[in-house]
Amino acid sequence: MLTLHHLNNSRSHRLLWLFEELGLPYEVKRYQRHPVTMLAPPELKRIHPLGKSPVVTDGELVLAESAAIIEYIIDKYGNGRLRPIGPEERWRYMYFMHYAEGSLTPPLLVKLILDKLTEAPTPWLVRPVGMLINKGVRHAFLDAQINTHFDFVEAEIAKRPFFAGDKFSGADIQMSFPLEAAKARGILRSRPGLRAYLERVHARPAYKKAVEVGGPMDL
Ligand SMILES: N[C@@H](CCC(=O)N[C@@H](CS)C(=O)NCC(=O)O)C(=O)O
Repeated sequence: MLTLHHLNNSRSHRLLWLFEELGLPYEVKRYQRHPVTMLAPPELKRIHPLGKSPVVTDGELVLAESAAIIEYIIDKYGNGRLRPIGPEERWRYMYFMHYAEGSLTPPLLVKLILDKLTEAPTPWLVRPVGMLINKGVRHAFLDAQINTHFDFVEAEIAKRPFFAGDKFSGADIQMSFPLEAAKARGILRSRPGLRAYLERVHARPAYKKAVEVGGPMDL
């Protein structure tokens, strides 16, 4: 039996969505983020030493890292679904599967951390310093990086309905998390193609079921 160790409001939504797309049976063990630090509870470290979500167990096997888990599930249970076979589509599938966490998410994470420096619980005396660092790094580096990435992704999705090609695939599930995080931070305001893409994938019954089971994504 597949078990998803599900942290609320997290990348483990990807796996719920994948299981629903493939119609697989699974069970869910739930974990709650700390309300202030947003960190996962220590119990998750008993399942995998990093204590990050998602973690999936398949019998004795413990799987971590969302792209690797998606690939494992599609390999073992996909029966040819959700992974294209044409050479160009397959390459784009592989590219976006790696790009989502390898290149697109890190600048968003830096932005999130910098923004936190300017909010409680950072002590009020330190916050002005946080604001200066935030402003300096964003001006010198971060905003340009984020814009370059999201202009690229907007241009890619203008060429075809899904990231790999004409058909929905595991790469779309992997790309959803940074796109949703970007939308929540106003980064998609000037990117109508990505907004329309998110509406398209969010209309899928499997996505809706994943939200029903795992709770809404409130990034
Ligand atoms: N690259 C990893 C990232 C895993 C990760 O950082 N997960 C976050 C949830 S979205 C987490 O567990 N955060 C809580 C913590 O770090 O304690 C993946 O794609 O699985």
